[in-house]
Amino acid sequence: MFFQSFYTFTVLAALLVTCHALCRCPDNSGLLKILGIAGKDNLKEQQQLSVLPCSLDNKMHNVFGNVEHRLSRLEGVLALNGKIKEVGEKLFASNGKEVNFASALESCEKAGGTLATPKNEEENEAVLGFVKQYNRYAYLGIKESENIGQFKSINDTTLNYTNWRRQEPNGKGTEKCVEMYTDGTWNDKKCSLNRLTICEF
Ligand code: MMA
Ligand code: CA
Repeated sequence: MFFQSFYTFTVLAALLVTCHALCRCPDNSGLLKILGIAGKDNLKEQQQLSVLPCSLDNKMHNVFGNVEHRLSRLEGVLALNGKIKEVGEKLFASNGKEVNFASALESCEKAGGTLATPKNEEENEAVLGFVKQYNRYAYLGIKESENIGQFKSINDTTLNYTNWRRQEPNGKGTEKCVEMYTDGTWNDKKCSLNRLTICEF
């Protein structure tokens, strides 16, 4: 155990020492570039951040570049087929299934996301795209809080953007969930109905 740790430590130390001498990739074309650090004016900062020998650094650059390229092709295909919609850093997707609120949330979370919670008009339009595509109302990732009439996103943040239909929300504590209509407006609604599942990632 001791020898194993000692060995790991020695290798790491050797790599770092070598690195100190070798890591100055002349054109900063290595991993730093991919990580978006190379653009910095401060060359010293760049050199200190590099932890890999130059050849390995450039190899990693190629590997990451290739992964990035292949992922962006897949995203293009999925977007083309209407399977995903991207707004800024967010990605929306639907499995086309209509289930109650708890089940919809569960399937989003199982997939590593959460229920779609539009934070601005553009995101609302993206979610609406799925509502129209399936012609089904959808649950949003928003719930009424302990304070009746106050709605919060399910990760507990206050809502800075809302798109209530006229005279909504009107449930006064009896409609704890929120659905999106086919015109993109929102209605507070019971959580036990079957509504389209739209997730965000
Ligand atoms: C239904 C129900 C409510 C909604 C009203 C609007 C009658 O109740 O969907 O949530 O506010 O319709 O008329
Ligand atoms: Ca309502």
